[in-house]
Amino acid sequence: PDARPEITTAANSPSSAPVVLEADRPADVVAFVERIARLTTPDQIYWVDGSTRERHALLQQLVAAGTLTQLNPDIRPYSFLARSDERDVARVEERTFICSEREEDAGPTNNWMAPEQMRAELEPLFTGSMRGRTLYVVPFAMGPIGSSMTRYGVQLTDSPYVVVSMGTMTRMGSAALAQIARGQSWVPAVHSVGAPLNNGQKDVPWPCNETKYIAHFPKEREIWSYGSAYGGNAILAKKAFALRIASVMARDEGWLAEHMLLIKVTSPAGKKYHMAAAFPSACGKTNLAMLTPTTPGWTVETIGDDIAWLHIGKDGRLRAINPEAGFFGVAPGTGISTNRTAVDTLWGNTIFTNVALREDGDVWWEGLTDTPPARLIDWRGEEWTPDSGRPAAHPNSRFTVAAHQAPSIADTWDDPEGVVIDAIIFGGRRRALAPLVVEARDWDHGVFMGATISSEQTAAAEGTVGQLRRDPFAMLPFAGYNMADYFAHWLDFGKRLRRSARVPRVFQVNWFRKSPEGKFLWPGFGENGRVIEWMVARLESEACIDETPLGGIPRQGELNVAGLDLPEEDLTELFRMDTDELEAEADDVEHFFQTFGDKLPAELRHQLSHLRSRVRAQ
Ligand code: GTP
Ligand code: SPV
Ligand code: MN
Repeated sequence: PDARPEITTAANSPSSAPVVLEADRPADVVAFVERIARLTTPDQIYWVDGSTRERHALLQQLVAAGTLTQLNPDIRPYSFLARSDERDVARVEERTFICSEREEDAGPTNNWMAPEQMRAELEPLFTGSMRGRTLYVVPFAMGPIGSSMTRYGVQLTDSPYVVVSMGTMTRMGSAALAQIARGQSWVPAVHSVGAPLNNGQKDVPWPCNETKYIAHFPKEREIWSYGSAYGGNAILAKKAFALRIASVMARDEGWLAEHMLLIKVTSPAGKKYHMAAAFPSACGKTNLAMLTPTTPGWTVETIGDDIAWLHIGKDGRLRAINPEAGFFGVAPGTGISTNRTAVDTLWGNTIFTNVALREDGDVWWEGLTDTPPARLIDWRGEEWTPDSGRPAAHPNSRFTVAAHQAPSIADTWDDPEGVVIDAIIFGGRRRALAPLVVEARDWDHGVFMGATISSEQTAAAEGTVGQLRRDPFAMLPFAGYNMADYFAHWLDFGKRLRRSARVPRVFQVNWFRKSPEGKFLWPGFGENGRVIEWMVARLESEACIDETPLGGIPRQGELNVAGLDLPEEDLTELFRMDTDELEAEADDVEHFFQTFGDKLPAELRHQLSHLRSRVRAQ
């Protein structure tokens, strides 16, 4: 389609944002930009203001460069498709490093490199890496501008795709820069796709480099990323800052930076609760965040779908904000029957990456509709038919869209005080053992649950899809320091909460248990509201539990399955705990805990021996 795009609603570009005059740019940011420009030798330097007009110009430029294709504006207004290099489609955990002074501060679950060595390796790569390109200066805020929980950063990047993505995912531009100019501290982040251009050299649609580094310097609170333009590797505000660096800040300052969605739940009686849930990548956060309950009278509203920052408020209660401003969500599996809210969110103003293109200039991916279109252009740009025998969209294809576009967004989603958390949920993707839902006995047992979450690997990161691995707190790829110290921080946080006020309940869920034939036993999606409903009944002391070795499960008849086409034997299977399997699980947890040596908090060892004795008593 060659129709000209019109500007509809702006992504996140407050028209009232202050203008920061060149002379008023903070001197430390200017010095940073000059230092990096000397190293990377870009052709131009451009300071991003975050306006709609600027976004429009960048999008036009990306279309001209072939990075973006504009979708049919009559069907999908002001939306674009990006096809990445086929080797740059997911996070690269093997190339992600925590460069603490001491190796033990990175811990056994992170790749570590000494800071001086990392700097020595990066220096030649970044030397001249932006030649022929523009260096964009991207000031951003994580959290509502002016909130005491908000933290600031400045990303330098040579990727305009990253700039427009940052514009959706963060509060980007002059408003953030003005806060920095007023003295707010900020995290420097340097990003280059690692594809310098020689004089007259033609660019490719998706420049990147086979050599990749995603490096974090926790002491200096600094991020360096090289070689990739894919979301989690390149949109540095997100995983690199809001989780890895922020988790270090949180440890030092007494809060939590978590891979969690946030929802507001309203019961038929009009009572309101807030829940935070940590599931590993591509394990259902966006879907639970946009849940439409199937049971009458219940509503769920969205506050965040990927990252939450939690702190103890002045009232002593656990409060949380969503530091992001957009969703970078998994496309495959998102359809009318599974997540109607997401489909409605994506009506326009959306950048899709690595989905398939329809003949009518709209997008498609597996799961959007039950029947695929007869012909498509697949994510690699090749002709595709349903007989092609390969997915049309990449399994980790994504959409980037502003949070306020979700019809389910809560009016409190950007409350600078955050929302009070009543329950914390941990979950994973496990075909066996982990029950549909189980409640922790107390905070410390909940920490044990979080610490031992195990999940089948997904396409969100390079690696073997389906392989079961421990992904504690869904933070395995995102903790910026030693995971054992992180466990200790959670235990300590519980002590502080107990001293002040009510401690949230902790639950564990698993939507992904399968029958021997490989079928999901639980219908999932909207029906997950039934599990939320039971959790609320627990919060209101209106439901009972049966004790099991793993914690409390709903007493027979208390989980509302009315109207569900769920055979009794499937319901039983969803909660079945086999003694041999539990023993094997305990052995595996012990093995996992051993990797932390003496650093493992004693409380977690106690929790494991409690588990063992309960399994023996079963
Ligand atoms: P990240 O953005 O990678 O952190 O992922 P996420 O946790 O937000 O995952 P998301 O909600 O995007 O879900 C990932 C995949 O799991 C999608 O293909 C969903 O369709 C699927 N999924 C989500 N919820 C359920 C569920 O309740 N049951 C089943 N069977 N699949 C689900
Ligand atoms: C994840 O992988 O957990 C994501 C996508 O949410 S990314 O931003 O790439 O990390
Ligand atoms: Mn995520």
